[in-house]
Amino acid sequence: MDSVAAADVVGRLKAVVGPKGVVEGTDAAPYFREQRGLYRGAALAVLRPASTDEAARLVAICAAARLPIYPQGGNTGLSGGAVAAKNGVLINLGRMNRIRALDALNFTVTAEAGCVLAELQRAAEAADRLFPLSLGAEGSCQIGGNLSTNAGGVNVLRYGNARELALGLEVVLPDGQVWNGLRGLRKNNTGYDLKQLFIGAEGTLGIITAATLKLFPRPREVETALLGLRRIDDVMELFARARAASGDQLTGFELIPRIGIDNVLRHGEGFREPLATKHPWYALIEISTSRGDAQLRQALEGLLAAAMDADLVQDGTIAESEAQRRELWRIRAALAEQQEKLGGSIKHDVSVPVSKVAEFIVRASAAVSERLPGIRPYPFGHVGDGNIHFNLMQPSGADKAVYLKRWAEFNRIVHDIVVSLGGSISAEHGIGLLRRDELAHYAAPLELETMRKVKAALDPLGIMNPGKVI
Ligand code: FAD
Ligand code: 2HG
Ligand code: ZN
Repeated sequence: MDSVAAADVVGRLKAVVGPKGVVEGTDAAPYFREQRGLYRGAALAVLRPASTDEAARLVAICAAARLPIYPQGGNTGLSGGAVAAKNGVLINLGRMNRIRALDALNFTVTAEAGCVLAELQRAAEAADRLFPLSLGAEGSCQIGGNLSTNAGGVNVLRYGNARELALGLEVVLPDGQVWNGLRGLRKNNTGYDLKQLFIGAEGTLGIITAATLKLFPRPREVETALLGLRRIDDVMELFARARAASGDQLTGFELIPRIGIDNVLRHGEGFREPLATKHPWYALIEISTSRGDAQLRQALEGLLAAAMDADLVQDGTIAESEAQRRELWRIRAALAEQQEKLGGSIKHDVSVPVSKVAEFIVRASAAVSERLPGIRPYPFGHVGDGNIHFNLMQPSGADKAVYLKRWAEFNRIVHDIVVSLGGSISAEHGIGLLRRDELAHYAAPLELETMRKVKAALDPLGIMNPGKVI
């Protein structure tokens, strides 16, 4: 499209959302920033519709003009999926942030896509319910983005990832039609489950404008412990015991490496050494129940005493108050936030069967250290569901830019091991731009071909988040 025609289309798009829905000049900068600092966005316009109707009208105009659309939520994604390009328009859902309905008896909430995750959690709590999706970016990521990336986070073990929490969706399709699939049903076997196509599609098949989500009883007892361990195998053995002993009550099981604690103590604000002695590995465990008389504290103490007798756990602390509990989780969150302080960091968001987590960490750490002596593996995360953030920090004092040029080389070493163990090269962050070539490398040809057929069927003009995922 020539620039005169593009200007005409953009003018019509701006008229749909009005001045409140147009972001211009320096105000647009945050929409073009990308979390990892790997990409820089651009766009003909940044548009913020206030309703599904406005979003649908925007998409219809773009479709008629064959203008690319780049959907965006809170822009906290870690794979470059929300990076826009100057050949199209960025549609940000942030103004569509209403909770449309909360049905406490049905244990469901219907929210617009731009609803910030923490707001959704608060709305559930106000109705004595729990919306369990929880992740470090919850103060700014949006439920539409969470569903589009099929976000995971710290409660997947008990409640599943975003996909498992969705009962229904409302979606603007790439031609501007609105599909209303906002059903609050746990059982519904009426043909293909269309919502599943859009969940985890990273904006390549349509724009999610609202969702009906599952709620749960609010936890009445929560117990949290941080434990120090010698070996990664011991961490996973502890996990097996904790899961067997507490069943569904185990809501979180997170891995923290010593390098992460050192980093947080050095660069974070107001942190203290969490245990009396230092340990190579730490496990952050949380158990919870909606019963008020479950005596979880005794259960956790019993579990830990047995693990210490078996010489699995060397030391540990159980949070005595909500403030202490928050402090333990603050360490976990700071692990991710502070990692850039160690210089260049090559990312891997992988999963393997839980039974292979220890083997993966040992093998992958050895392989990358052999390739680059002094490289600093920084493995952390949701090992209770097999998800390891296997990030690789540059050797101390190395040149950051030179190190980061080896991104693909280290991805290949790590991902080959992941795949040999039956794992996945993207556990929870998605493919976006960052892993598109890796997906093309590792996915079976039939898998890729089928994905392309789905894309072509729903978005034959190829205007919905082009260049992402496949
Ligand atoms: P965006 O970043 O805006 O977009 C992500 C993708 O979804 C893009 O492809 C975009 O085009 C598409 N998209 C967004 N909204 C829509 C919509 N309404 N319709 C269609 N497509 C849309 N992720 C985890 O899974 N687990 C974690 O534990 C976790 N922790 C994090 C901690 C920190 C500190 C940070 C910065 C990020 C973390 N993330 C985590 C990554 C990120 O928060 C999630 O991927 C989140 O789900 C993205 O939501 P968002 O609204 O920011 O989406
Ligand atoms: C987390 O679990 C996030 O903290 C971020 O998913 C992981 O930075 C990362 O690699
Ligand atoms: Zn994570």
